[in-house]
Amino acid sequence: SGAASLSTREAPRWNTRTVKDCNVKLASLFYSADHIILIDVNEFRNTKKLKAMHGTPLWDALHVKMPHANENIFKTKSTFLGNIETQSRWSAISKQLKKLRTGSMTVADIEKVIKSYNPQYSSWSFEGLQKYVEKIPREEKEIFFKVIPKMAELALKLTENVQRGLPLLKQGRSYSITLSQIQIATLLANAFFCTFPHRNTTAKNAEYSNYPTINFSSLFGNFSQTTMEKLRAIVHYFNTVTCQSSRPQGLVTFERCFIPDHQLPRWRQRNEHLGNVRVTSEGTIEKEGRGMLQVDFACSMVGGGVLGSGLVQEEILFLMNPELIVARLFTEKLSDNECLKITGAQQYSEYTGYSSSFEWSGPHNENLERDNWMRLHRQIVAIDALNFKHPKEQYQMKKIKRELNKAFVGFREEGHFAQLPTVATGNWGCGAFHGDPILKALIQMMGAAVAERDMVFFTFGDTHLERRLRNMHTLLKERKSTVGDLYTMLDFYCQSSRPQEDLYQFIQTYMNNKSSL
Ligand code: AR6
Repeated sequence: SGAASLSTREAPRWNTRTVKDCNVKLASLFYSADHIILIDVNEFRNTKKLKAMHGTPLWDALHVKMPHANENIFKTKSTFLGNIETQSRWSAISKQLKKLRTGSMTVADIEKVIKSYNPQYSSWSFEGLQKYVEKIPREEKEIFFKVIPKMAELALKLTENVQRGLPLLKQGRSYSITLSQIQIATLLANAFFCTFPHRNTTAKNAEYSNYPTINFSSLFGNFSQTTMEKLRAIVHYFNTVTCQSSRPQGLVTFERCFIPDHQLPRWRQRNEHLGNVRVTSEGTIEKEGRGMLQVDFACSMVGGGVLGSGLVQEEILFLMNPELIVARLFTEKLSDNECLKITGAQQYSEYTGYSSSFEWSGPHNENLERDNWMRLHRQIVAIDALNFKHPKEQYQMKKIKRELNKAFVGFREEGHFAQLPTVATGNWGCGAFHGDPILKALIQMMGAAVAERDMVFFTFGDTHLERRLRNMHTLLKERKSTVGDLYTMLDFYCQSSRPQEDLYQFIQTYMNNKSSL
């Protein structure tokens, strides 16, 4: 039977389930301590209009410090008496952004505006933005200079569009934020013009050192082909959202999920069998996995290098669906038992290539339907794998348990659905983070089994891996292995692991020895 298990098998036939298939009619939208909603809920219930909830921004440790908060001030020294005087930073920002609302301008004008209210950052370079403008096709250049005034206008609408305090999604708690796509666009326009206070430094003890960066200054400096392609995607997004006919009209929910240690599965004792898993070398998570729970191979600082130099799965996802970028504004670094789920983000762009060959290839026409909270039927979950500088580190039960818990946090779902949508995933943690694809696939299968979900696994063109994973899954199903058995097997592997024996081979031998006992 060992030989039989090595033969290539057909992908099993079963139907995948999408978020839409599984959706139950949601209770009407309501505000609670665990669900902060930035639009006026009564207005939404009665008229379906997306109006900002009344309020004033809060300036404290639990909320995003907003550019338009009264407390956002410059300290200026009056030279005459040496007194410290203060000036509202938002009024300076408004005054400057208004300058960009006029037709003709250059990149140098944009630079001057941004630097005027970021006086400590006079060294920021805008060379990359300048080169981008020089190198893009003429039509895109025209669009760029047409859209900048509209973005400035949108950024200025912050006082109207985002009124109440925007909470920080801090570690160690499960809670959500729902906001409209226009509110997100308004926040992102501010990020583009680098108006968020206290967010320009990533120094260790800085106030926001445990948060991703949000101001876009890091995209404007060094020019490279990849930053140019990133800017094309971002500019296309702003062009779409500022155009009356394509203004997005819905809501997006960002949910931080946290499971305390004592509620995590006791892996060795779990007796679930593996669920359905379809392994395929064709297609991608975002396209063929469309509508399912789509895994973002994340960085603990969500979005990873999207505003910098990275350009792999997560960054591409964030560029195609730029509303995801706003998560960086309020999502504290993910800790081991946490994930971020995003429901309703829109896809605006298409791409070709990957990493250094990545190219923005044009608009995407979104045709997903919406749920009754007006969110698109797209659910994405950000889970960050461990980054193994030395691949051998991953064969330790402590690390394996961490990854199992992380996958489980990402796949587990409470309420909301009649049945759970299929997970669309693949080589999570196996690119930039150097994981072993066989081990990581097995970990995800175990996590999905305990979370009671099926899975489609995209090997991203790797037919060798496709064959191995199909065989492995079929073998483990045939042997009726439970999650607990597999955990014990991995423990055994880690203890006996010899570099010459790969995990795939080990599993075959282990299973065959076990059955002959
Ligand atoms: N669909 C299916 N599979 C894919 C796709 C796709 N769209 N794109 C890539 N793959 P990687 P990691 C496969 O390196 O190792 C980022 O900077 C492909 O085989 O993005 O978890 C984050 O911000 C690829 O090699 O994920 C983190 O900092 C593999 O998935 C860090 O990278 C892994 O993709 C995460 O690195």
